[in-house]
Amino acid sequence: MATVFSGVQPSGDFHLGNYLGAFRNWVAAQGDNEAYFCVVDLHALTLDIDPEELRRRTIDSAVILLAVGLDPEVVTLFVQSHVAEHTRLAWLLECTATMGELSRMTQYKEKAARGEMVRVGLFTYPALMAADILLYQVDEVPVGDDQRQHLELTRDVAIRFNNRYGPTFTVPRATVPKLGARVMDLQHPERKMSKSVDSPMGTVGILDDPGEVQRKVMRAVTDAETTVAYDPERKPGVSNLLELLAVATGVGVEQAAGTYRGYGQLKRDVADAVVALLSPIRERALELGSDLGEVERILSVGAARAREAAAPTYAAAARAIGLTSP
Ligand code: AQP
Repeated sequence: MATVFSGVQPSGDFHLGNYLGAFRNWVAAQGDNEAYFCVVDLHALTLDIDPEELRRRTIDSAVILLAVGLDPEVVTLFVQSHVAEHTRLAWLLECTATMGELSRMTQYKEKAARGEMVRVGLFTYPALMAADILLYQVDEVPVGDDQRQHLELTRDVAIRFNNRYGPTFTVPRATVPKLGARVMDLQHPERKMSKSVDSPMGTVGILDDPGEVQRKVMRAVTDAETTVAYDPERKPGVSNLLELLAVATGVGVEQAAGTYRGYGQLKRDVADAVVALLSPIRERALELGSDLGEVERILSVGAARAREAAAPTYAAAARAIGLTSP
């Protein structure tokens, strides 16, 4: 049995990329493994977010994670800030990571380039993410492609800590799906679908109603050619649509490409497949949203379980690095 951990920021509306790149694989991993899934609210503070909105989105995020199929009887579902060991370990790790390592993180560079005021937390965020993972002695971290680099840093930090202070952390590995690991924006297929980029027609929300999904997919940017082919470099828009179809229906991308003579039918089929994928999640989320007390109870049980698992690792790391106990 492997130990699995992953997290999501409650920084905006979840989208198809979050679902295909991450959540779907979290659900697949939950049965056979010891699994921890976390709403990483502290990470959302790295960009400006209204306090009320953050509170609301944190609970809404848990609603979506339950709606996609995480079973709180089987997994530990919790909110990052409810387990103090995350920030405590993050400091120890910040003191072992280097400026050079953090400066190389492309997510930091991209997000920093978008904002006027760059918060220190945006820079040190990968050390907190390393703490999130290392606290649970994790073997596998199911993530989308954009998180690979952060996972490499987590591994480097863990290996360095173990070498310098003695064996303390399991060194985790990223598990990235073959298809759906980088769902692209429907209007700007050269960049990934993202919740912190304002692209309403390019981003399919998990909770979009079927009409919205249809509209967005039908207006997706393709290219001036007419041939349906899978070639992400040369035909990013069409390739993105083919990948969505493949991942939603289980048909291979090449096989799907061979089926179509024009973009219109491809778009119609992608829209139908995505609607079929998201509709049950939307319905379940609406049901769960009517009993937020139950969602809060689930998060509270999850936090207690997570604390129990995290405390011994933090204590071991603190002891190893030379801190005394109270
Ligand atoms: N476009 C994507 N395709 C596939 N996977 C994706 N993920 C995010 N975007 C895509 C995966 O979703 C998980 C949760 O990510 P996150 O929300 O914590 O942060 P992120 O990776 O930075 O995603 P966003 O949507 O771009 O959020 P913001 O804009 O808030 O930073 C991760 O496993 C991620 O790989």
